[in-house]
Amino acid sequence: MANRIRLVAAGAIGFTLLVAGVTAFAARHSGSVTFPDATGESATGPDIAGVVVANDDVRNITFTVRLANRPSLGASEVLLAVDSDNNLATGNDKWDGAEYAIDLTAKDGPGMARWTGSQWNWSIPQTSLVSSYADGVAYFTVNAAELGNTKTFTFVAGAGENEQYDWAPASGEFSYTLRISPPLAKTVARTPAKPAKKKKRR
Ligand SMILES: [Ca+2]
Ligand SMILES: [Ca+2]
Repeated sequence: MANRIRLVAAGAIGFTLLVAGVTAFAARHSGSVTFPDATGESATGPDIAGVVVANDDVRNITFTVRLANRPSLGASEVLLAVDSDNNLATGNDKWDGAEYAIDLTAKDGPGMARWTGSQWNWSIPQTSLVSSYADGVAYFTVNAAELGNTKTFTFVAGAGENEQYDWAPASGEFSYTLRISPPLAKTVARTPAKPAKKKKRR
């Protein structure tokens, strides 16, 4: 618990502001944070270079996991362990308090599991998970409603093949808080199609 790491890169903040500044994006994509990972941890195993997490206003959460050395997924697995209640003391204690696991392999496609207290249940009902892999990037989209209605969560991303796993971050967890309201009110107010709200923002 004492080692919990909350990592928000300076570059990530710049990216968030950039996205928020684009009017078309501001209404739909409310939050986005980049979490970098070192490369070169393993000479042969899949190597995570970074993860981007974003959410839209209907709470679809997108994880984009970039691998440095896997143009195609091949026999590798990409994995997310999500501590949806932001509490390391609940969930799987060997997986950083995760309540949910999400994975993707070329063989089996995307999968999602919930920790029952003693094991992972990979047969939970869910309808929102979409995942794909292209050009070295794994995409996962899942709605917060199917991650315990999470508002703030921590997570660990993994990529492995033949028991060689790269975990990001190397220790601790990444943390993400959903942002629902567009942060730049002035940009929205200038949109001609939308009647101006009288509420003053000062
Ligand atoms: Ca790495
Ligand atoms: Ca937990």
